[in-house]
Amino acid sequence: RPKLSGRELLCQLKEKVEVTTLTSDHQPFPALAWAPLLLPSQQLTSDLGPYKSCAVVSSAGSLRNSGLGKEIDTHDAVLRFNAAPTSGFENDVGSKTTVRLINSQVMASDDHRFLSSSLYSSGVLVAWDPAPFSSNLSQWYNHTDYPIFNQYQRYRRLHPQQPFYILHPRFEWQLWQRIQDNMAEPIQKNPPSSGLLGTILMMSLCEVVHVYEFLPSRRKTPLCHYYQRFYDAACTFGAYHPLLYEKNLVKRMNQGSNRDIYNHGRVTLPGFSAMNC
Ligand code: NCC
Repeated sequence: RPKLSGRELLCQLKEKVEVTTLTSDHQPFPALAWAPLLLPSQQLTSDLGPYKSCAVVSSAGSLRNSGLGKEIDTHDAVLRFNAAPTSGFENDVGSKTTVRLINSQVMASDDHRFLSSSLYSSGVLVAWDPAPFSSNLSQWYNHTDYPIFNQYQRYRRLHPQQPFYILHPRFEWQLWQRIQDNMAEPIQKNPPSSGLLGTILMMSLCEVVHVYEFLPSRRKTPLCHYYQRFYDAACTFGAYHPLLYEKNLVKRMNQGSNRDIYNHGRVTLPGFSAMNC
């Protein structure tokens, strides 16, 4: 199989990956008492944006001392992940949060105090759970990895005004398939990391997307997160997630310079609306 160019990869993503969120009319939700009240009636992509310029801020330790905060905040929309804070780290990561993408583990673990912490109260929330590869929504609903639907209901009742979406597992696996089809060897059958899911999500909302420290800069470090004293190289290179393959793909699609990666940890990707395929 011939290796696709960056442009071809981008067009494949645009054509084959649908950024879908759950709506109250998806089966099995119409028949469940809570779902029509609490699930959105529309897709995230029809409620939000379009934006001109967007930032995706990875949680990598290499953001520390980056001084990228000002630049990040100039974007029209900023996406952050899981429990990554801005407070106390503004100089390096900025202070604007438009979307926060969280995995179901964060929603369920006691440490994160998801239901009560103010960390999650700004911007639009988007959650996801690693669904089995070939399951339909009903099968997954009854066997989620973490109790995403219980926590979703509780959060929505406590914070009814905050927009909150759940990614359709089909999106996870369509994206996984793009990674696999463009790699020579078989990759682990686990969904892509929040980092890649969030990047593609923003490509569907923005004309241009800048991703920070997903491809590590010269500040590359075994420090896992910019906000925690915890060291593990697996945070940058992956264990459960096919993170190294994700990064390889993003490197191929980058339209910015290698200098920008090295100096600023910055990748530039076109939004789907700005691509001619
Ligand atoms: O660490 P995590 O990821 O929250 O980071 C968000 C995204 O930033 C990119 N990243 C992070 C650190 C680093 N050194 N390099 C990076 O490139 C990755 O793209 C990552 O996805 C996740 O993907 O949801 C993940 O979540 C954590 C954890 O659940 C949450 O942080 C809550 O504590 C997972 N860690 C563990 O389960 C121990 C991580 O594997 C994936």
